[in-house]
Amino acid sequence: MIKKTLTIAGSDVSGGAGLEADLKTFQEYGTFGLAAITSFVTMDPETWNHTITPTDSFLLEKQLATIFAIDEIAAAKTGMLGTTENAEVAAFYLKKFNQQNVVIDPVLACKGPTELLQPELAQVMIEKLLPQALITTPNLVEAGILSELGELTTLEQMKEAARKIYLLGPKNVLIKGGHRLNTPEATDLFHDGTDFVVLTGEKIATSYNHGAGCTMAAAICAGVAKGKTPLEATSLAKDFVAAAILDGQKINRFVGHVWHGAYNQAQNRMENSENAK
Ligand code: PXL
Repeated sequence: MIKKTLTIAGSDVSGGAGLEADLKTFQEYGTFGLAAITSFVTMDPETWNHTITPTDSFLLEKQLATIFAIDEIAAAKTGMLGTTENAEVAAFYLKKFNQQNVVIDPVLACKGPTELLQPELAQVMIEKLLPQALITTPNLVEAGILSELGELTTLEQMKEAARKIYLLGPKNVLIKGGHRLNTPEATDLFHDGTDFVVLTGEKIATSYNHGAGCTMAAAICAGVAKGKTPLEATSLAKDFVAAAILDGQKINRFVGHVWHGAYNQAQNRMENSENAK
């Protein structure tokens, strides 16, 4: 039976990040995607400045009540939560339904023309979401906030942050150094409470990488839904995202998005498909 995967996240109305990234990624992995919408991120057409409009928590609750009436969701992820109330509702439902394979992408900082910082969410994340996580996937900025270590600039500091975040309750921690860390390669750090695994990849020179973080967490979610271990899922997700960045697409004069279909060469698949006329 097809595995079901759930994202509890914001809508990136421009289609590259947020639940749009998650659903596209879930589908590329051959899982059946569901989404509960916590917020909408819209952009000013003239400046591309972002505005976050949260969903009312009663509406998030109605969505989650619907979704958890569906049998056997194999894995779930959280992304942008919008408000502390929405974070509380998400945490409540994940716990009430004893959701397994929870990926917490602690979206506290979000790149774009402006950094979206929601530090007040950090507390709910720490108290109610991270303890339920199979894995959490902070970027460097988020890892600095969650570990209370501030700015992280070296691999040693990333290890220290991973240790501290692990103690908050997730079974595994992936800190995405990515292109932000000042190393020749894109460097991510995986920690399971015992070992550290440094995952490196080529730094891809492109600015068409909007959505990479969400896509990474969604790919891990779909990977564990399909029975991979957290480390196996992370390693495959890194390849999936690297392909998506390498094939990033210019969207307009402001931004370019990762292409979620790149890893599976969706274009070829369509051209070769008997249905493509
Ligand atoms: O990349 C973080 C992120 C998460 N969720 C939504 C977003 C963004 C960044 O733009 O729009 C909905």
